[in-house]
Amino acid sequence: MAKRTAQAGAAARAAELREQITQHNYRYHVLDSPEISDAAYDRLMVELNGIEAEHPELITPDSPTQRVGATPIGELVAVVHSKPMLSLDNAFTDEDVTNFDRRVRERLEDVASVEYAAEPKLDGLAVSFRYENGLLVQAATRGDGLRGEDVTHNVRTIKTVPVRLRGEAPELLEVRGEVFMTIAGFKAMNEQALARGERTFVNPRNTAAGSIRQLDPRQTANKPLDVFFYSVGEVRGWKLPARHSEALAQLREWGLKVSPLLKVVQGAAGCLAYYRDIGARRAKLPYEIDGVVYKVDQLAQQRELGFVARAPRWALAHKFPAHEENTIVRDIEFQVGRTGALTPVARLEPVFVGGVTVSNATLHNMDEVQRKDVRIGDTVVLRRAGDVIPEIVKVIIERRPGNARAVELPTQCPVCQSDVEKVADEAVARCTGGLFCPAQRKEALRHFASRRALDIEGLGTKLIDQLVDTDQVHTPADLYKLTLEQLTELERMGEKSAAKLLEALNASKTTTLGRFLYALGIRDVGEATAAALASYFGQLDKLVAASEEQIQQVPDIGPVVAAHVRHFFAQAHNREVIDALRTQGVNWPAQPQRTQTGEGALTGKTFVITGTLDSMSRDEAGDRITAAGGKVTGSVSKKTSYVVVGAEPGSKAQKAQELGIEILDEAGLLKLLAG
Ligand code: 9MJ
Repeated sequence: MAKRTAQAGAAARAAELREQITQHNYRYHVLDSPEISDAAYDRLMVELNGIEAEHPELITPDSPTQRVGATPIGELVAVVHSKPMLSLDNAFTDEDVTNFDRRVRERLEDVASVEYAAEPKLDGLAVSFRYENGLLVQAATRGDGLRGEDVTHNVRTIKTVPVRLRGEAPELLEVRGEVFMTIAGFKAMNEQALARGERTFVNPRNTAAGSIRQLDPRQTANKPLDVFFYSVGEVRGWKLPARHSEALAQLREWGLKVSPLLKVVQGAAGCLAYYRDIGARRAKLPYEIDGVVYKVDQLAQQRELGFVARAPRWALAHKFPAHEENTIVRDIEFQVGRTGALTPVARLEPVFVGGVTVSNATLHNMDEVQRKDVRIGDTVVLRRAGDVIPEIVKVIIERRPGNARAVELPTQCPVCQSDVEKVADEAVARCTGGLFCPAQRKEALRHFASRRALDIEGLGTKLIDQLVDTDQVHTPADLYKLTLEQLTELERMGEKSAAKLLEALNASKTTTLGRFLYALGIRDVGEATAAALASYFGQLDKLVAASEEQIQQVPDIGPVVAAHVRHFFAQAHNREVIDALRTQGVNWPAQPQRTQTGEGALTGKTFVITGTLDSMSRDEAGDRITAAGGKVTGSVSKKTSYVVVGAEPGSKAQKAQELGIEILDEAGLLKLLAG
């Protein structure tokens, strides 16, 4: 009896958890407005997993724990689409759009102006999703539009695809959407591939397509895939509304994610204004789009217009300038970075791609050059998407000229002629010249003066180049010895700007220990690590004298970074530069030493930051909050102590107001940080 009751209790709790998790998924993924923190969500999942592990008989196919199947499938099975999946006619010019609108109006009788549902055109792959009585039963790729492949096992792993619809679902709902990979997810995958010495992925589109066609769903489950639903296919048990935009609004109610940029516009003029608006926002979107789509909004009008071949007369894809173009590699040179790393850079025949003219592309390292087999003289596919740096995708081998020339890693640094060293297991090669190498010196000075280091305003790249090339500055300490006469003799430097620079140099002398450590440019010591070192040791002399083991006591610092830090301070010339800087007056306030981070003025407080801050980036604000013992999370919940609101805040500010959570502006945050 007791057992039966326990069983019933577990079943009820599992059902309750499933409902809660499904609701939180909807708020997070579809409405973009989560109600609980990620950690609280994780706890619900852990609890459900626990119940299901103890009572496997309670597992349901639509349980949020059941997204990833454990066994690979043998092969992808063909699926015949019950209604063909259409393609879209393309437009490239404004005139193409006005002609399209004119044709639509001519075919529709008694219509002076047509309303269009406009939305971005995602560059992913089209997938059909079949829901029976609210349950996802099949997902299939578009294929040739008539037949695709069954990819249900993989589509189930995409968190934004509901396995069960919310509310009253129709008997049958077949919807279409675009599965895509976010740019951030794609970049992260490529960084991992580079770090492992593996081949990089070509673009988010191909990577998404490859992930969806995997045989093993466990391989798909860890890929950053997402979806927007954009049309309705076969339906039973639902009377479609009058408009396409209304149908999409109902899809959203059912928990299917629809583009938040969907807009109903009026006539060709409305379409073109929308095209320009989205074009201006394109580089900032977190995913790739290759145009916008216009669809006649009234479904009765769509039916009247009908189809030609495989494309509807009522829809049009208006394309943006291409992301990929062909060009020729004129040369491959090696640049020397701050840490001496030699980076091969392709000098290209200038080409207009993704909205800008590109004449250089990094090849990252020699492994990458060899993998892609890029040679001087080759014709290559160049890609520039969003604000991503331009990249050579591949060589067009058929166009390789007879005199194409492969490059080799130089044995001598191209700048200072010191030996180049390549560590066996690392992809990078380094110049061994250290600060003797002018290229490394310039980069080190640039870093020292940068905004998040000593923040020397007006000391730009050109100026540093001149100061190093004319042998006036060797180390950062030399910067503080510059005189007005020296500066006014430089190119393009009037007395006024020289005086201003001296003022900026003087102002930069008062800094913090964290910034100073970051400015030194120690390998692998970024802002966060520098801040951690500063708060752990409190005083520079203690850090300089610390052993590797002691440095490893700092939270989040491992043996590799500790070795770099120790190595840096062990070198006499580095200690000399530090002494010289202090002699020149570089100083920082004493910092209370904290042997354990997580203890400070903000201990126990949880922060959410939204919008742009003036005096620091969000990352920097996060670091400072963490250094003071506080915690930063991504979503607002009842447990949030403060929401810091900068310029152009997101929905989180509103959420904070709704929950009655204290809102801070930047000044308020600075005040709290100051204790
Ligand atoms: C994309 N790719 O974003 C359609 N699409 O409609 C949108 N594709 C489409 N609609 C009918 N937003 C066929 C394809």
